[in-house]
Order: sequence, then C-alpha cells, then structure tokens
Amino acid sequence: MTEQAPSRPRAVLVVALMVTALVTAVGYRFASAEGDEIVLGPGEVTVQIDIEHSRFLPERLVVAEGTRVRFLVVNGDPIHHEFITGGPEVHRRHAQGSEARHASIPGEVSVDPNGRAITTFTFAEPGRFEFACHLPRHYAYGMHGEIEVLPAP
Ligand SMILES: [Cu+2]
Repeated sequence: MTEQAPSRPRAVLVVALMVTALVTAVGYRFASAEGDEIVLGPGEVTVQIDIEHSRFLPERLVVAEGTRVRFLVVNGDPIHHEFITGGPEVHRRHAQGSEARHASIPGEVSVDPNGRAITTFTFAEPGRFEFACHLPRHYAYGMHGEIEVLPAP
C-alpha cells in the first residue's frame, strides 16, 4: 500500500494565502478618489497578483512609502506573461525590448503558463508606479495596473 503525500503546490498555495491574509492585516485604511482603500505597509508585505485572461487582479494597490512588497504572481492563463514594475524608464525599456524572458531582478519576473513567480520591489518614495506585462500586444490589451505610494504615516 502506498500512501499519497499531499501535493506540494497545494501546500505552497495554502501557505501563500495565509501569508497574504496575514500581511493584508498590516496596513491602514484611507479614503481616496477610488473609495475606502487599504494602504499596505510600511515594512515588508506580500501581495498576491492573479493573472486571468491577460488581466492583472487586482489592478490597483496602495502602499506606504518605504514598503518592500513581495509580489506573488499567479498565472491562471495557459500562456507566458511577465510582471514588471518600477519607474517610467523601466517600462520604456521593456516596451521597446525584445527579450521574451528575463532573469528575475527586483520588480521584474517572467511567469510560465499556469505558473507562479515571485519578485520583490521597494517603493522608496511617494508617487505612482505602474506594473505591466510588456509581451507583444499584452499592454495594449489592458495588462497593466497602478501602485500608488503614499508618504509614510
Ligand atoms: Cu502578458
């Protein structure tokens, strides 16, 4: 008789969800033009970004200045995507670039079909940052979102 061990991906998912739930609690609320929103941070937080039908979910995040965000990117699509965040120069470089895949550097990671990937990025100063997939036609299709960074409380 062989006993089936619990599958590793499921265990990883459960841990990821627990971490996400945990860090979502670390934050505060503020009223913005978008309504009542939760500000993540300050400190270190983990956020799960889902990809479904070539769209990011959520498409908007609000974080406190100085927050180090660990992005867990979960691709529900059967095609490759990427998650890129950073300043305008980062997006310009990727929009013009022809690299189909990248090694993971802070704020930039490729995501396999139905795969998951992690990248971290520190939002050091207040402002608006974009996150996007710059694979051909994905940005134009709507595969981008916004991170608003508020001054530290
Ligand atoms: Cu994409």
